[in-house]
Amino acid sequence: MIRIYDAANFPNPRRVRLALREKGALDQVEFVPVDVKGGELRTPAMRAMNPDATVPFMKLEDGTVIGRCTPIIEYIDSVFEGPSLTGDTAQERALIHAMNLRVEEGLLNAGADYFHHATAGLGPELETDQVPAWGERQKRRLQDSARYLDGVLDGQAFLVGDKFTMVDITAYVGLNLATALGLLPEEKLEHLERWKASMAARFED
Ligand SMILES: N[C@@H](CCC(=O)N[C@@H](CS)C(=O)NCC(=O)O)C(=O)O
Repeated sequence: MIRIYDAANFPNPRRVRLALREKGALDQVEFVPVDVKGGELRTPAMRAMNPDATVPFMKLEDGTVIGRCTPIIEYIDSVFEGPSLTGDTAQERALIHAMNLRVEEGLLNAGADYFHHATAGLGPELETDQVPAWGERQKRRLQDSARYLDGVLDGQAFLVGDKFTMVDITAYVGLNLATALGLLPEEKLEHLERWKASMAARFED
C-alpha cells in the first residue's frame, strides 16, 4: 500500500488528503503520522528518507520516496480513478501547473512564511532562523494574491477553466491558513468568499 507520511491538520498535508478525497481513494493509502512540532522531520533517519524535511511525503510499495504536494498529487491523479485534477491535455496540464505555482508561491507559501518568520511559528526549537521583515513582506504578497484571485473568480466557479482542479485545493488550503492567521485584506473580496464557501461545502468543512 502507498504510505503518506503527514500531520493531519497541517496545510500542505491537507492538500494531499483533499486530492485523495476527490479521487475517492482515502482508504487506499496508509497514513503515517509524523511529529512535526517535535522535530521528527529533522532527525537523521527521516532526512535519509526525505531530504526536504517537510510533510507530506509519499513512500511507494517498492520503497521509492516522493516529496512535495504537486508531484504527489500528480501521481495520485494518474493511479486512481475519477475526474482529472491535473488536466487531460498538454495545454490543460501546463495551465493548471502554472496557476498552481502562482497560488502556491503567492498565497500558501506567503502565508507559511509569515507564520514561520513573523510569529512564534513552530516554536523556538525549530524556528532558529527567523527574519520578521520577510514575514511581513510575504503578508503583503499574500494580500496582493488574494486580490488577484478575487478577480480571476469574477464570473468563474473554479480557478482554472470550468472544472475543479488541484489549484482549487491549493488555494482553499492557502486561504484557510490566511484566514486563521488574520492576513486577508480588509476590503471585501466577494468572488473569493463565494468560491471559498462553495469549496467548504464541497469538502464538507
Ligand atoms: N512546498 C512543499 C511544502 C511542504 C511544507 O512546508 N510542509 C510543512 C507543513 S504544512 C512542513 O513540513 N513544515 C515543517 C517545518 O517547517 O519544519 C510541498 O509542496 O509539500
